[in-house]
Amino acid sequence: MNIRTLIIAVMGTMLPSMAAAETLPVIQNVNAYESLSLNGEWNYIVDVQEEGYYDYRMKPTPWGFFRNAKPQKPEDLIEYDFDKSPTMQIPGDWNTQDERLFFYEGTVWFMRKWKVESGKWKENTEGTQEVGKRTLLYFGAVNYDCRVWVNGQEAGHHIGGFTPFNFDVTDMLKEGENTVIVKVDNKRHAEDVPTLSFDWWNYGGITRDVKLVKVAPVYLEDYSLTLEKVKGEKGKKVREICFSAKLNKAEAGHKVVVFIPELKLEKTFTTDAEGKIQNSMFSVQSKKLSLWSPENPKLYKIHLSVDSETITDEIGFRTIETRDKQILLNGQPIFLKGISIHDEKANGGGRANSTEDAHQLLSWAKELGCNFVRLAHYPHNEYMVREAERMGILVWSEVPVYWTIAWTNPATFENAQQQLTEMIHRDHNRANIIIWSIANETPHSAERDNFLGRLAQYARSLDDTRLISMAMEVTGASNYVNRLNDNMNQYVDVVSFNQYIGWYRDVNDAPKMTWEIPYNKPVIVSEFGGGAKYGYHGEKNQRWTEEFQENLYRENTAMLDKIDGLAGTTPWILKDFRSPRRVLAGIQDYYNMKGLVSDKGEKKKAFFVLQQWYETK
Ligand code: GCB
Repeated sequence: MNIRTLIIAVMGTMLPSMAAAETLPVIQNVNAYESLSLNGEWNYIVDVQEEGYYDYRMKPTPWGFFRNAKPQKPEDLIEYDFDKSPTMQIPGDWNTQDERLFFYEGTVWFMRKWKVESGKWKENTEGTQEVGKRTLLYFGAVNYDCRVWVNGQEAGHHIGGFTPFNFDVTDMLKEGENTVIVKVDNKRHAEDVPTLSFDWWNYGGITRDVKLVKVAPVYLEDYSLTLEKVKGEKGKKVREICFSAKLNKAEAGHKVVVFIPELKLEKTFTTDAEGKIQNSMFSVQSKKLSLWSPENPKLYKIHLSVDSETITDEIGFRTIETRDKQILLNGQPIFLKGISIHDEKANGGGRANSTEDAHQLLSWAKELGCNFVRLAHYPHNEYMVREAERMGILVWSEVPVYWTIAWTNPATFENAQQQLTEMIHRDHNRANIIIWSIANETPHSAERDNFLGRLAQYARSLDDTRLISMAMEVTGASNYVNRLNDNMNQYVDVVSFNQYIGWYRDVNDAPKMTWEIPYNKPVIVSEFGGGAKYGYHGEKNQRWTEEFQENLYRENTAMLDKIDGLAGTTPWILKDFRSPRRVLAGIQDYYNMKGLVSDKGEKKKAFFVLQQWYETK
């Protein structure tokens, strides 16, 4: 199965989010629709013992706190009152908005009200709700476990902290005041994805946009436009574009029109009985088609209509494939000059969630000379991916299958699969995403191989137009021989591994190292690096100094140049980031200091070493 049939099977087989109301597959290109933002001030209540959800016998109570938002009896408001509770900015993590919640992991309740005026569907603007229109309540991401009620009715439940989801709440809305209540719980559990231990801050809350989205009764739940690969990219008179789509309803006979004004191209397709358009090809004159690349991040405006409703997207056309040890973009070999990034704002600002946040981080990457970023270790916010696409930066996108996952637990596998589905579904029309990564530094075992093997095959069944990889680990075959020996090799297109010579191992070993990578596939070194505190100076063998990190980058880049088939690197990491594992007072203070820039964006000496190395690539 490929991305075309995917749309399609994925949407058919998507795991339910255990909703009480109708849970829908997440809508493709949500920003194209008319919407009412519910971002802004939300009231919140910190609920350490989950009193609002369980009764004193620990039985879940069906209404949670809602009984207090809409009191039935006077005593309902004795203990809780959302209106009197403080507010915080949504989207946003709670850790950086309330000092008391900096280390908090647990449940926080959120409440927001909005008005629907008589006959109108949204506040402060004109426009009436057309008959039959549906309203979806959309969340860009909530970390980690979230339950949603609208006007006292349960809208749904979702787990996974970094991917979008939506519920159809049309029948729950009413004229006048409406209330949404969200219970968010970011407690860690061994069987979760990620699991108990990970090296980043467990920012809790409604961390991405919330909105009500108006859709027609029949709308494009998913679509994809992909450029077909051809042997020898040059000299072809026409190129084929493959279009697939899926409506929210399995109805035949709907007209779907794809209109690309700049290419003067308009094609009409008709849905089959499943409400799908499957793998329909159309040709474009090659010389008219400007391919997306880092040098030319060309996006075409695309209008997509179903019946009389039209939405717009911006889509780039390119191909990505491998040939032996090379990665080919549009048929040409490319070296991926990358950097790893966490989805965190500069200046201690917590979770990123805007084009400005993205632009800041990506501008530093550009200054380094990057054409590629590894968005570690979970799907980043959509602004990040879109801004990278506009800036001509290729992307590795990853799910948080990190370290010691509960490999034998079926629910854990389903959870990972669901997060992968939502990541691919949200972003599979982005030209800049070239790699789906299914895991990071996972310990070898038969159970892990079984889990990851299935996950890799699933990823490929969703999208066979991109490369699959994962960050592996090398093992020391002998003292100075690094061997990649991972059964997962058979499932990936690109072999990637993390190594920390110079940090978790002596930097003087670097010149002696040899590499055995017995696979005829491109190699990405997905992490290397070491910690330094900006402004702390000393000798090159003195840990935490900029000079130490600078030397480590010199030694590592020279060493990596000797790896046969090296097709790219994503050193660890662009910016210092918060992590509860990094407790060294006076140096780390809960920051992982391996950034090439400080949290404030100050460039450390190693920044310039990498910059110079990338100039040679
Ligand atoms: C790793 C992990 C990354 C950590 C990094 C470190 O191997 O993949 O998440 O932050 O090492 O700093 O130790």
